[in-house]
Amino acid sequence: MESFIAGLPKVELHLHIEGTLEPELTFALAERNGISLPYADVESLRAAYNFSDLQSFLDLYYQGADVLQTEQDFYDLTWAYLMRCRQDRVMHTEIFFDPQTHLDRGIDFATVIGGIHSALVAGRKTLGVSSCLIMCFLRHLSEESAFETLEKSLPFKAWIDGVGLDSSEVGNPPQKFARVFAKACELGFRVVAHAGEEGPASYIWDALDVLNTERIDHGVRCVDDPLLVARLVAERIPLTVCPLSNLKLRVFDSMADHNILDLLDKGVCVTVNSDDPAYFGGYMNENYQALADSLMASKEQIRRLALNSVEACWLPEKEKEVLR
Ligand code: ES4
Ligand code: ZN
Repeated sequence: MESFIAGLPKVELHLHIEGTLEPELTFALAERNGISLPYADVESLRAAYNFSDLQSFLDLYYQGADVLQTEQDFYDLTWAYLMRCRQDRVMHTEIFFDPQTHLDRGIDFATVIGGIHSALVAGRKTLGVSSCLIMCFLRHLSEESAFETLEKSLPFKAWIDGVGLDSSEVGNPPQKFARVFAKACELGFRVVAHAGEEGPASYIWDALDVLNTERIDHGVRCVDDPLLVARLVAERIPLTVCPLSNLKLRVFDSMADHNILDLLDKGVCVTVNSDDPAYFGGYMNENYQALADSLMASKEQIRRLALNSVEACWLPEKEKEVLR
């Protein structure tokens, strides 16, 4: 099974580039930028990755991003992830970035996206890994801040394929960003949103109907509403599910309780993704392997999951065909 998963051409659709910051790179960048960290070494930083829910993770994740200062830092971060893609036979990846995390620390939009974009271009050319870029709004911040971010992104619009919505879900429903997403749609951005990770199934309905999203990030709480599941099946609305993330953030008590294969067998277009792999203990192959180990996923199910990602990705049809 391990070699079957390793050899399978894969597509990743739910990956926060800031969540690929490994402790080793955190320390290297801290040193390069003259920043002192509140951890003695790599091991003690890694030991702090012990989360009880989404918020306890986000607190560390935003703190970790402080070491990202220069365009070269964003390049190195993105390049390290693309090397992992090649290692895991990820042929295409659709990457989230969180500009507000950096703008609020005084880092320019151009610095952030310049480094990420250059690495993506190099990844296409020298690693053969294709990519899309998705700008996420932080839902714990205001509508006004999201609008300002959208405005700042416009000079770089050609490098951004879509917008998304992430960060603390409960208490920050899709409705809060209805106007921002309407504007983004009008500008020609594609639209996704995190919904139904910790938040209720109603947030998934609202992401679809109020924000007009074409995919749902996570979405595992859809099972609380059979009518919603029926809609996801009927409309083939993809869910970008992140098994190891859900385990680490205690969305499920154990991997054996995960509902991804139930959803797959019901006909939902579920996909496998790594979310924030540096924090959750595994990249793509390890996420697939967890389903084989704990849910006894068959090769046939693994293959269907991988094909769902090809169906759900934003590549043109001709390029999708090569991945099937
Ligand atoms: C995230 Cl797992 C998750 N959920 C919501 N927002 C996020 N940002 C980074 N990872
Ligand atoms: Zn996520």
